[in-house]
Amino acid sequence: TQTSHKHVTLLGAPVEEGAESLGCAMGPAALRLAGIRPALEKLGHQVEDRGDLAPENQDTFALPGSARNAPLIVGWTRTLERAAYQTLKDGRLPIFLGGDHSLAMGTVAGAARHAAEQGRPLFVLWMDAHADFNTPATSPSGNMHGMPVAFFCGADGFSGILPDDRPLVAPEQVFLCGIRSIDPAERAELAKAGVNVFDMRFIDENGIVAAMKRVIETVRQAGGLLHVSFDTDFLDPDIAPGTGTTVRGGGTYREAHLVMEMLYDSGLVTSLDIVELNPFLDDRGKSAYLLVELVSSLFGQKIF
Ligand code: 4U7
Ligand code: MN
Ligand code: MN
Ligand code: MN
Repeated sequence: TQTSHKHVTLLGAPVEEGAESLGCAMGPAALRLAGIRPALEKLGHQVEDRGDLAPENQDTFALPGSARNAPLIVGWTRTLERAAYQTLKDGRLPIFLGGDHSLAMGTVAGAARHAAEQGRPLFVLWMDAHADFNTPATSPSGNMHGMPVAFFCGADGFSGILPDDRPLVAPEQVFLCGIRSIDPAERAELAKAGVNVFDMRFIDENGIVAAMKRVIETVRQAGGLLHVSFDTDFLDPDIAPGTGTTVRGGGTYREAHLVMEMLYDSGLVTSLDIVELNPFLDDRGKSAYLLVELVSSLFGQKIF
């Protein structure tokens, strides 16, 4: 039964310069080709596709430390912050089609501005093999797709990208799920900040349902909004080879669907990123099709 159809806005963010290997810029096109729009429409949702966004020009911007392509990523961050904020303000549910994960610097910041204006806490569910908690000072690679969580939690080293008084996300309101690759400095900072981490060992020992119940209960009790940021590499590389930073031992097909099904039932999700799909590395569209399937589960597709 279709009880709560949503007004969904698709926004392409073909950014790839935050990643080591290029190809994520083809992600939005691949997700569209795999049928993301008709999949949502079939479930009864009203869908608008705003096409691909373009980054604001920031060619004079420099960040201290190691942050490759910072001017371009800063331009994307400012564009996406506004797009996320405005789409949510219009009462719509934005789905950002990535693009590498640096795009979440902007999408989460925009969602945080909107939540602050509503007087409601914003929670972030980060499905990923990685913690993405590096800064230009700690990053071993300089790749900004490894930094967004530190950015929206307010870590040092990012000043000037957005206004200094921008709303942040409290680390206790961030849940990382599926984590199995953390850098040493990143681990120390994560623990210090108090971010919630459901790593793969937690999932092995307790099941993905235990992790999701905690997230959903916490958000519900706080009357919060929930942004989901889904990195393709959360998934095991056997089922999702189309991403640049695969780590074996990832989420299974059923674990991923169950997460999405539970989130749909919760009714709590207010914005979404689908990121790090690299069609150049994919196997006959397999990862793109799987991501569209997972989005369907998140929007009400039932097994029975
Ligand atoms: B992704 C890494 F060093 N931690 O910072 C880094 F291992 O968005 C990887 O999660 C980051 O895919 C991966 O470069 C970023 C590395
Ligand atoms: Mn990531
Ligand atoms: Mn990752
Ligand atoms: Mn990646």
